[in-house]
Amino acid sequence: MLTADDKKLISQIWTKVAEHGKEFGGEALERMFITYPQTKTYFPHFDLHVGSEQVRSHGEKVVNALSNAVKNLDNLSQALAELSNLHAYNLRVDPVNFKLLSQCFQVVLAVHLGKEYTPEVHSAYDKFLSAVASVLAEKYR
Ligand code: HNI
Repeated sequence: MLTADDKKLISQIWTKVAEHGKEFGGEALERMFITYPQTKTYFPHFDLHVGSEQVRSHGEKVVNALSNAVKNLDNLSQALAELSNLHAYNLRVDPVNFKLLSQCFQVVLAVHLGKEYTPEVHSAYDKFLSAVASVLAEKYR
């Protein structure tokens, strides 16, 4: 459950993330593919080399989807409904992978935000990304 303070921190910090969609999103995916190579099986049609423009563009799409989630923190299920359908019915991504990407995304935030990624911000983002992951996985039930 996101508290009012969590929501404030998530929105404030997101302004620094949204403008770096390709860089931050691309790095999160790159970290996921390198650290958890089994995740590459969902992207057989992608160029997965380090620095791949295709991965950077996909990272930007992921960040844009998260921007939409940040704007709708009180209404995540509805805001992410279409993506939830896509991941469950079309892409059939095993939900364990959402946790892996969330974890990599948090590493990217820590690396790039440095001191601004305080324990409170970390906690707020951990909750936010878990909430996004549960919405993306809710159609599997
Ligand atoms: Ni995901 C496509 C957002 C986690 C595999 N994914 C998308 C798109 C968005 C998106 C946005 C583009 C939709 C479109 O084109 O209409 N994905 C997200 C978000 C998360 C996430 C917000 C979690 C925070 N996706 C994952 C994970 C995997 C994954 C963990 C697998 C390991 N996603 C895919 C694949 C595609 C995809 C595969 C299709 C890519 C393509 O272009 O062919």
